Amino acid sequence: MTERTLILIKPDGVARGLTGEILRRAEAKGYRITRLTQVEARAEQLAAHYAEHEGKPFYQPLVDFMSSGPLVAAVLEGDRVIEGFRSLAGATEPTTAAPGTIRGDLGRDWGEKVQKNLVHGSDSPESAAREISIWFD
Ligand code: YYY
Ligand code: MG
Repeated sequence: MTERTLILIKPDGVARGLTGEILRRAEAKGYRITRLTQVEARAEQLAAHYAEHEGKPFYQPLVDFMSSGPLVAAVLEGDRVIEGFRSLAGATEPTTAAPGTIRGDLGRDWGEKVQKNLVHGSDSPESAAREISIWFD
């Protein structure tokens, strides 16, 4: 089933020059990039995007990290792309994410409170629709 998902290349990915490598992996899998922009996240965008995590210990470090530099937002389209991009991204923690995944191959925890894990991908059709509207008009 053709779906759309919202991905973010987080500030660590942009700062490390991995935007092209991450988008290359998505395109090589066969997903189409239908929207693409670089943005400095506004506080209200991050509050909406991470509303489900408000109150958790990592919330404020996460929001601070996501505000620390430009990020790249994209919409990917393709067959089962929501699940497929999360599979490409790998598990949340870079140290234990499987080799072959974006986080497993390229990410590092860097010993900090927050996971600098390079990418975000929507986790359901409902999240995708909500998140696309946060980052794109
Ligand atoms: O969907 P995914 O990004 O893999 O993880 P979530 O559980 O939705 O958490 C969102 C975001 O929060 C995660 O990418 C890093 C950060 N985070 C963290 O820094 N420390 C945790 N223990 C859990 C999540
Ligand atoms: Mg998530």
